Amino acid sequence: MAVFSSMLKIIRKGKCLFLLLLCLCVVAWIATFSNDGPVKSVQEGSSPLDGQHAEGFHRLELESEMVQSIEERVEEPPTKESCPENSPLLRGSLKLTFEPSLTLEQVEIENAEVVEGQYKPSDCTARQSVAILIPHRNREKHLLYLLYHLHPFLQRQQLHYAVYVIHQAGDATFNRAKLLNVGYLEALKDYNWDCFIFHDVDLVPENDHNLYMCAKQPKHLVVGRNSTGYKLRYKGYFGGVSAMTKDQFHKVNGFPNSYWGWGGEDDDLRIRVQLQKMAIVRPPPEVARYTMVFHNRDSGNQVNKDRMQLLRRTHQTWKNDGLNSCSYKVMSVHRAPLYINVTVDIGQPEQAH
Ligand code: UD2
Ligand code: MN
Repeated sequence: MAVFSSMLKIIRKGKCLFLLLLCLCVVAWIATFSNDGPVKSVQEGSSPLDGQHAEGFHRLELESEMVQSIEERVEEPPTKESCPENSPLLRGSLKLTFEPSLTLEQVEIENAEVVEGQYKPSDCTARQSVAILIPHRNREKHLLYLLYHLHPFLQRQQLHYAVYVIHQAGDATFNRAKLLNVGYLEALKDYNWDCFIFHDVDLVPENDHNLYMCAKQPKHLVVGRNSTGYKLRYKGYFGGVSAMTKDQFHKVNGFPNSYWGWGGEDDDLRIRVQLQKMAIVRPPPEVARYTMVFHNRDSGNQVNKDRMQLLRRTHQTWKNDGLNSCSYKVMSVHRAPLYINVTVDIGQPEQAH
């Protein structure tokens, strides 16, 4: 009996404990709800839809942030400011050297920022993109001296540029003008250059204020050179180094293709420019100065005896003899560190009938 009564006591106490626990749960539950109170009151003002809307809005915000960050990755980096009109890097008159021991490796090391013949300033956007076209055959040493001086010269001018060497294959008579047409057509396959500089391999500029940029009119950059006492050879002289925009050169149908051997092709280009009512501009004589590396007349580039006769007919021939009739075969395009070498078969002079 005593055992039975003590068990009843325990059960009653258990009930009390159960009730006590139940009460505690209720209190805890109320406390929880009362903590949510302020949040609830804010949410009460907005409908459940609004709640979803807010959540949706947040999601949209996140999504648009993601899209933006992806776009940022895909987009070009923000465009750099245009390079100043007057480059702060220019030095003016330069002391040129022509070391017999100079090597291509040395020039490459000194111009490590040039990649496959091309360079762009890193801190600003160049004002013009310029293709330098050099007609070439058997003038390796001249090319080396020119590259040595020209690369730093062009970099100081803060240009985006590429150097193309148009190498005539074979031993047919040399044709400077046709090679320059080929250079123009081939360079445009790489990039939409603004400006083309037609550049003899043996002429080294003496002053970096002589800007390798195009002007509103075709530009002649060689007023004087060492071998002619730095005097303009004659009024309409347009040889050596000249600069024309893509449109100017296209307008005159480029150079003639029919001048084989030495002479006349530069005068033909001047006549083409004049026929299009364009003028030729030149930098001041104290700036447009060149040193021509000494050379004799090359074999395979004998004087063109027909040049005077051809020049008399330019006004009739220019439309059909030029860029639109320039046929050639590219043998190879080699992208060397400091220049793009285009070796081309341009055929040979047509036999007179
Ligand atoms: C003058 C002109 C040149 C051109 C030439 C007549 C100047 C400063 N230059 O140069 O622009 O009108 O007369 O055609 O007035 N070349 C070779 N390998 C050769 C032959 C020529 O690479 O075998 C190239 C080379 O780029 C050279 C250019 O053609 O600089 C002109 O030939 P040049 O230097 O023999 O003629 P030059 O000095 O009388
Ligand atoms: Mn020369």
